[in-house]
Amino acid sequence: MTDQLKVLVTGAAGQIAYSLLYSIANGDVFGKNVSVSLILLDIEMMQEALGGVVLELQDCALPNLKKITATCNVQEAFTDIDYAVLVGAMPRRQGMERKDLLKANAKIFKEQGKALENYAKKSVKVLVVGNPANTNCLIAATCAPSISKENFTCLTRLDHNRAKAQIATRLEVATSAVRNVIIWGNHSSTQYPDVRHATVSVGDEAKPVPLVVKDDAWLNGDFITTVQKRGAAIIAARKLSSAMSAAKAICDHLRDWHFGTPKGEWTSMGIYSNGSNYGVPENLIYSMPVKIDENGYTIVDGLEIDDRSRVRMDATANELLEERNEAMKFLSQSD
Ligand SMILES: NC(=O)c1ccc[n+]([C@@H]2O[C@H](COP(=O)([O-])OP(=O)(O)OC[C@H]3O[C@@H](n4cnc5c(N)ncnc54)[C@H](O)[C@@H]3O)[C@@H](O)[C@H]2O)c1
Ligand SMILES: *[C@@H]1O[C@H](CO)[C@@H](O)[C@H](O)[C@H]1NC(C)=O
Ligand SMILES: *[C@@H]1O[C@H](CO)[C@@H](O)[C@H](O)[C@H]1NC(C)=O
Ligand SMILES: CC(=O)N[C@H]1CO[C@H](CO)[C@@H](O)[C@@H]1O
Repeated sequence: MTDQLKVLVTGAAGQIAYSLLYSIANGDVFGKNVSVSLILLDIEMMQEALGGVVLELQDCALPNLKKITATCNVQEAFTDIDYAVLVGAMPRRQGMERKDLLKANAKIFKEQGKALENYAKKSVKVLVVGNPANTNCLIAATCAPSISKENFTCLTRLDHNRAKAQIATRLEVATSAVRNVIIWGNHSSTQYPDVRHATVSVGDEAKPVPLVVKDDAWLNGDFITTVQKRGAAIIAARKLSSAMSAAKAICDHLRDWHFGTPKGEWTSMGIYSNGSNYGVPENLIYSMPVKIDENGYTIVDGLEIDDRSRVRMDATANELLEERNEAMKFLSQSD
């Protein structure tokens, strides 16, 4: 084992982390030839519970897991890291206004952005999961100006996987037969799950999903709303938000970012928009289709966008613009 990675997971005493840490430590994400040092950050109040997570990780006796550090100290957590998986965020409490929630999260991600700037490796790759994920990611990127904006992403892979699974279920095929769905925009109910460019393998051939599904009313209706509202459906049923599927999506996102996407396939990630792609405004973290190789990701170019798609893509962009403008006000205020 020659390679070593330092991986920070925040919100490490929470329910997503509980499903996530095993896979990272077991080599399912960065490979069996890499040893991983895990840094687990959570708030002071959660340190006892976090200690229990550490005991369990030790008891897994994983050969790839080199070291575990549990802390509530931000500087310690962010020092020299290769990957930052920012899961911890302020949850919405009963009666809390959206604006107050945004303010509390702006504070957390401002602090963590500065810590990335000051203590992390300049090559650090950042994945923001804690909601509002797109805007939290933009805040962190803004507060870490010396790190490339490309190295900040937010999680929309869960939405991507949901879209893929809905199509596969409908067609009664394996999820691996469905390729190149796209999630555009915010990780919220305004996201646009787009299958106009997706394909499904039928024998040796990859056929366009709309031609095989042959039900545009479903594709433009229930399919989209099912994916958009899936998170809420899980909360309604479980009384807790998605954790197992979120952790799996985090692993998919990190693995593809580290090793690249399979040939001929793309995935969806919330990435920094510089204003030159698909009419998405500049300075937003917006989910788009990307292909990844050893040089990082490139946005999949030149896909045809029809009028119906345009309306949906603009609506989710407008939601993000509004949220960004509100969040930026909090950034300029001193704490
Ligand atoms: N982008 C996505 O697809 C997606 C999917 C599911 C959940 N989420 C979001 O992920 C987040 C975590 O979900 P969960 O179910 O694990 O929640 P959880 O409440 O079980 O765990 C969150 C943990 O974060 C910790 N935390 C809070 N503030 C922190 C800070 N400043 N630094 C470090 N740790 C901090 C909390 O103490 C808690 O232990 C939520 O914001 C949730 O909305 C995003
Ligand atoms: C964008 O999505 C996040 C995550 O679901 C959500 O918390 C936020 O409210 C959305 N933004 C707006 C302005 O609705
Ligand atoms: C924006 O990013 C694209 C790649 O996605 C690049 O080709 C282009 O030059 C960039 N534009 C600006 C203004 O930086
Ligand atoms: C998208 C991506 O991974 N971008 C870059 C992140 O930082 C390292 C080091 O600067 C680059 O090698 C990556 O290409």
